Amino acid sequence: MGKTLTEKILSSHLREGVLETGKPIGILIDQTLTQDATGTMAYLQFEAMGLPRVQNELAVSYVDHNTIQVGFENADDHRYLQTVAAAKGVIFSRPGNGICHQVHLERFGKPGKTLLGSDSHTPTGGGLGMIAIGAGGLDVAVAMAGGPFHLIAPKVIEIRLHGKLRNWVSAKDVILTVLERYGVKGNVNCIFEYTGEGVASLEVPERSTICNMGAECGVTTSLFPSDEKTRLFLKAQGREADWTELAADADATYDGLFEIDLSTLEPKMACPHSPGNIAPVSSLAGKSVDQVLIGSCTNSSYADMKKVADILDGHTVAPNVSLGIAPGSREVLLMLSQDGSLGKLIQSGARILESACGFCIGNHQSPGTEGVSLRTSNRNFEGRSGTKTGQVYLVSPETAALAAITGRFTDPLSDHGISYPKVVHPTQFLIDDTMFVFPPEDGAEVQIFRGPNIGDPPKNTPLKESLEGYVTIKVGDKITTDHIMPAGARLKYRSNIPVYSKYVFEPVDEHFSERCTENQDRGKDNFIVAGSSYGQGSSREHAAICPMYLGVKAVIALSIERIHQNNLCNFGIIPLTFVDEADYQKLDQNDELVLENVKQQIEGKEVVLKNKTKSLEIRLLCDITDEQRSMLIGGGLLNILKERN
Ligand code: MIC
Ligand code: SF4
Repeated sequence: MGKTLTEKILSSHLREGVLETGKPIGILIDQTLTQDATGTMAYLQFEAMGLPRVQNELAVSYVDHNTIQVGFENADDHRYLQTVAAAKGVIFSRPGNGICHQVHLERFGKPGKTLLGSDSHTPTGGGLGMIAIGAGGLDVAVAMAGGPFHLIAPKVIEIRLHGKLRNWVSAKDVILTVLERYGVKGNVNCIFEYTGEGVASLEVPERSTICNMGAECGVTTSLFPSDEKTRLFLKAQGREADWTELAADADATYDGLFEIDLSTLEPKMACPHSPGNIAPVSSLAGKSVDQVLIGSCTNSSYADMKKVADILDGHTVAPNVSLGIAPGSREVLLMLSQDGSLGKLIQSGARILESACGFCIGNHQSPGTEGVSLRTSNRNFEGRSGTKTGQVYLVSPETAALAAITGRFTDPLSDHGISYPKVVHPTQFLIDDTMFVFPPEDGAEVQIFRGPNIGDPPKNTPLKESLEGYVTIKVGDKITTDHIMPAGARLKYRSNIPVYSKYVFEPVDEHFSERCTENQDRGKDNFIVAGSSYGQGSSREHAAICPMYLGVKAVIALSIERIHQNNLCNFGIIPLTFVDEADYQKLDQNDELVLENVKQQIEGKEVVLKNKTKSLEIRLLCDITDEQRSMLIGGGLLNILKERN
């Protein structure tokens, strides 16, 4: 029987288990990437493992998230990251060099390899034919130590592409179509594998846009074959030697099929406040726009930016609009500066932003009250922009550029009088690796810098006989990690868990952490009750570390997203789901709960929770792997790694 490309890459990296859908497996990780906001914890954890040097093929540390400096914290974090990289054999990508996913694609990604990144958009690398997965920092630290990455062997969904996109319709509209079909929940432990003759019409950066935002569906990753287009991209990056041809067998069988005729697609958008709220751009044509932001790891390739420059050429940004543009990497920015595009952008009135995450993570450029913001990024969760009432729509670069000129939602397929630009995919990129710092052969002598904002990663205590405490918060469906652990203004506390913990659930209930501390002081445990798709979005393990620090012992939800569930187990918080969904109604904030004989109970799949306040029992599922069970019992992965050594 023929193999899917996913099966081929996974089986060549399989280290533990059998490759059967739904079964736990461990795979070897060739490449790792970290970014600064998750990286400090990842390297502190790697240091705690006591290894002199990283063991995997290639490890890169990027600084792209926290580049806005107010106070000393970010600059100190950057110094820690640079020195620890030199000491441990990691390549350091300096601030200004660009967004991790864009830069990794340009300079390091290789077809057929595995990549684990401490960022949920690591699947961007799937555009090059690699299995690229997002995970918590601790999982990445383990991979850097040469350990396997544990996952559930995924279902492989075939997305078969036919035809060719029309002018004004682009890769973003393809992934928005996929999001329309699959939504943002219910796709845990699946991989989207793209096939069909339509694949050949898409260039690597377009494929990467599609893989990048597959993360919003909650899939493990997305994957394209490696073909002639891949070879040409790598050749233009001076890396043709990294190319290998890869594709699924013609008779491969898949667990599902979605066919898309590219030639019939229309411009789409994700409306507030979820990447899954899809509508055609035409449905809001004429609505006024306050802000347009172009960039982020989804849409900031050279081709995207050049297209935008050519659309804006000769026009002035509408008076009601603030337009910000952040090219994805220094390579892209340099090329735009040399081909005249940067001049066109500046001339149009665009505000040129740093090549970094910036607006996408709410670091700056927050819209005004109820401000309508069109962005080419991938997440529009409520409040992520830094403005709770902000109305963020996710669109293609074409749709964004047109709105910047007209000041209104403008259907790119309508008669707007602006001609479609010639799309350029360079045959030679401007290669300049001078902003990477390559580690010395032996980093033993390197002094690692630690500022006062950087503390040791906290550890949990081994699991108690029974858990007794309160429902400290009850939340609804689709609670994202941005709700649990806000970024933006709070991002600079990523390396300081005691301070960052004060902001857990800040956007939902700013008194949560106080209640947790009060319960802790009384010797009581904290429980979180949630609806479906809890923990969607980011890979930030702080959404588990900080609740752990506040004495949260279990999360009881209708469903929990993959990366977050792994992070919970890594830090010793028990993930539980309802056997009977109706029981969600039987738990309220402040209810007193008891989980007796908890170690014994989690040995089986079902767990009985007592709600003392309501005098009733609730059946819960503890659907985890044996490895995760030992983490919970031992009080987290760091503890059990220590025991094993
Ligand atoms: C995001 O887009 O939410 C982030 C910021 O890149 C996160 C990582 C983080 O929280 O540091 C992600 O996607 O994993
Ligand atoms: Fe950065 Fe935004 Fe991409 Fe996250 S989604 S890596 S914040 S650009």
